Amino acid sequence: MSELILHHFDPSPFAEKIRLIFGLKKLEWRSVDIPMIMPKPLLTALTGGYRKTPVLQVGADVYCDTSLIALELNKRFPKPDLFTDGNQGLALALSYWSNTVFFNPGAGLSMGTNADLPEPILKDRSEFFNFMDFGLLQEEIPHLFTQLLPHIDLVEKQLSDGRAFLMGSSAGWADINAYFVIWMLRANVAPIQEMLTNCHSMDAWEKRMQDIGHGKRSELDAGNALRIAKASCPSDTEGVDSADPLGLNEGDKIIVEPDDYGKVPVSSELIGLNRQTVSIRRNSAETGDLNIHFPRAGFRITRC
Ligand SMILES: N[C@@H](CCC(=O)N[C@@H](CS)C(=O)NCC(=O)O)C(=O)O
Repeated sequence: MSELILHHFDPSPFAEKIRLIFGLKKLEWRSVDIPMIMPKPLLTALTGGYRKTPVLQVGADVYCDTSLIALELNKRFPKPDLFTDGNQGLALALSYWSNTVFFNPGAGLSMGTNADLPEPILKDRSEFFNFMDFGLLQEEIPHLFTQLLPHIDLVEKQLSDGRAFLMGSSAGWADINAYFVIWMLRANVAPIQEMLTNCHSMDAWEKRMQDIGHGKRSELDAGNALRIAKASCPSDTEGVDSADPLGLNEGDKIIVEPDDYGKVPVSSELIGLNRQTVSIRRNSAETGDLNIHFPRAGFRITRC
C-alpha cells in the first residue's frame, strides 16, 4: 500500500485529530508541512483548490475533511477500531457537535485573546471564518467563554463516573473529537487554564489522550508528495448512485465546495457518488490523474 501522507501544520487542531488516529493505530506516516494561510500552491495542486487543513494523500488519492479521513483510515486499518463498542454512528454524529458549537467559540477565543497575531494571519482568518465578526471579537470574549464552558462541562460529566474514555474503556473517535477543541484552547487561550482547574476527570483523560501519541512520523517535502501522486494510479471507485437525489451521472462536470466556511469551489468530472462520499477526477501536468474525495455531509455539489 502507498504511504500515508498528511498535509498539515503542527498547530492545526483539526490535524491533531488525524495525528491521534495515527497514534491510536500505531501507523507510520509522512508529514508535509503546509502554509497556515493562502496561497498554498502545492496543496491546491493536489486538491483542485480546497484549502482546509488537513488533507490525506495516499498515492494518487486525496481525502479532504477529517470525517472522511477518519472513515478511510479505519477502513484501511481496522484495528483498533476508531468506533469503539459498535458506536460508529454516535461517534461520527458527535463530530458535528465538536466541529461547530464546541469548536467555533474556541476558534473565536483563539483569535480574540491573541490580539498580537501577525496581520497576514488575522487577514486570512477574518476572510476564512465567516461565522466570526473580527470587528466585534474583543467585546465578544466573555460571551464566547459562556458558549464554550457548557460543552467542557459535558465532557467532564461524561467522564465523572471514573471511565477512562468517553464511550468506556477504549479511546476512539468520540474522544478525539472532544479532545481536539480542548487541545486548541490549552495551546492558545491563556485564561482557560484557570477555568479548567476543577475539571479533574477531564484533566486525567487529557493525559491519557496525550499518551496516545502520533504514531511514527517522518517529514516529506511537498514537491516529493506531488511526484508520488504522479507516479501512482488512482484507486477504482464504486460508481455513481443512480438513486441519488441530485440525479447526477458518471462523467458529469460538477463543482464541490464546503457549505460552511473556507468555501473554495473545486470543479471536475464526477467519478463516484454515494450517501457518504463524492469523488472527482482531476488531471494536471504536475500530478497526473488524481481522485479527490469529499464527504457529502457539509458539502454542496452543483452541476457546472
Ligand atoms: N471540516 C473540516 C474543517 C477543517 C478546518 O477548519 N481546518 C482549519 C485548520 S485547523 C483550517 O483549514 N484553517 C485554515 C487553513 O488551514 O487554511 C475538517 O473536518 O477537516
